Amino acid sequence: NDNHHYLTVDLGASSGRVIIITVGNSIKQREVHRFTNQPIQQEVLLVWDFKKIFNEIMYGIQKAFEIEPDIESIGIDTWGVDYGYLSKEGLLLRNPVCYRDERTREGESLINREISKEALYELTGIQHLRFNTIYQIAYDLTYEQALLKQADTWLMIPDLIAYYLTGIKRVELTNLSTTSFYNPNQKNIIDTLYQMGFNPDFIPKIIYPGETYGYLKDDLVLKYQLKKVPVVAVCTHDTASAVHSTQVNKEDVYISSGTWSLIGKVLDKPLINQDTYNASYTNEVGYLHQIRFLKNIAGFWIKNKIIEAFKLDNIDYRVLDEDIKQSLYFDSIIDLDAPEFELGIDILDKIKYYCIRTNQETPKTLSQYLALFNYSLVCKYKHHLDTLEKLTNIKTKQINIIGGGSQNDLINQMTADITRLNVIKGDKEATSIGNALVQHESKYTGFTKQDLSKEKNRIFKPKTDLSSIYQKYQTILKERNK
Ligand code: LFR
Repeated sequence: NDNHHYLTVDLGASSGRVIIITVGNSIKQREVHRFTNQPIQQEVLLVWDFKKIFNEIMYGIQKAFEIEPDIESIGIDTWGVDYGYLSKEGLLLRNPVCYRDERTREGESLINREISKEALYELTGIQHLRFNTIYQIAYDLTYEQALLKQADTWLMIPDLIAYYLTGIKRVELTNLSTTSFYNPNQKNIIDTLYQMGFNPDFIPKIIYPGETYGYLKDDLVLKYQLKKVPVVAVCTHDTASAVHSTQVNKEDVYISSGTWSLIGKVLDKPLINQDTYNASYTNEVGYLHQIRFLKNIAGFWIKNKIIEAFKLDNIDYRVLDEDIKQSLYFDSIIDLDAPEFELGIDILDKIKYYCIRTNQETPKTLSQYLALFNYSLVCKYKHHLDTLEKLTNIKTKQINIIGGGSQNDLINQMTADITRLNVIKGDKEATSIGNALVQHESKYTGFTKQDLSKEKNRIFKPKTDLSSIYQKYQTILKERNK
């Protein structure tokens, strides 16, 4: 039998999915369970509801074995940077805090004594985002000593889930590389973390994508009627999994589009210098230590916050998409990464205010807001495409868009229009596919991704000229940064 079945758990910062992916001559997907995942306010902190997450995952795993008893293994991936602490007895000491929590606003100043922003970048090659793990840990070291006293182990979210499934504590490489305390050149954790006062014994052994954490624990197998299969460490960082799902050639740029839009290239080795520091580009580690050189853009998170703010009961997305097309005459533009949009609070007023400050027309209808979102997003794409070419000195031939956001054909077309490049639409569940492929590749050889992308992908060719929009965007940014 040439068909191999893998169970993938893909947890995003808006929703989670459990999908059976079958790898044979082609790739088949069977979605088993989908659930929402939102951070919750717990006392003063914005946290992830770990119990709910774990229960949803177990529900999905149980259902998956009912549908497909021949599942060979399980892989877990989630967003990056967040983590939890376990007690000696293996209890989760507190719900993992969400990276959007504001406690890290002063994070940078907390580690300033130890290391400058620039020196940290030189070591890790990670773009400065205020919520990077190192700043979260700096906060813990300053304000959470009581918690740390009880702690025995530090694990990132996918590793926490793997621990509760197998009883094995490991920290997976690709996700570890998002923390801003992993050195991708020397391939180790930087001493700065320990100089800050973090206990080195908290961090378990690194596990590499393709290795196995262990087998499902007996009590779970019994309770949920499962088969005792291994839990494989895939690229547990979702973006690493998503990018691993496609063939990304040297001249390609990928955009992994979901809560965030990650735009970048795959490189053989880290690219860390003064220019990449100034542009704040990141070097995350992928399968077989390939480097994802990329930039985070606040993506569909903002679109979702806009839609939420309109408080509509039922949204017919096809009608909405038509309305947005009709509203494209409305071309006010914002910088999606401006700090005021990060928490999604009062998003409509903040966008209006941004437009007033930059002498642009303010949006009124939902469709106008979303037209503004579309233009703002593709202007960012164009900006980073140019930046990527400058930084890597490689001309781009085409753009691969993958992930949930890749299903938006209007944005795909606008991306082609503004960049004057062909845009290839990939799979909505690219992350789960990449997750399954590492499970597969860790055991079997001979599968080529090239065949995969040809059969279903669609090409968007540049049509309408959007260069005047891009010029306007550049002027607006200049004005705003004055
Ligand atoms: C995407 C993602 C990004 C990471 C952000 C926060 O889901 O994992 O790669 O920068 O979420 O973890």
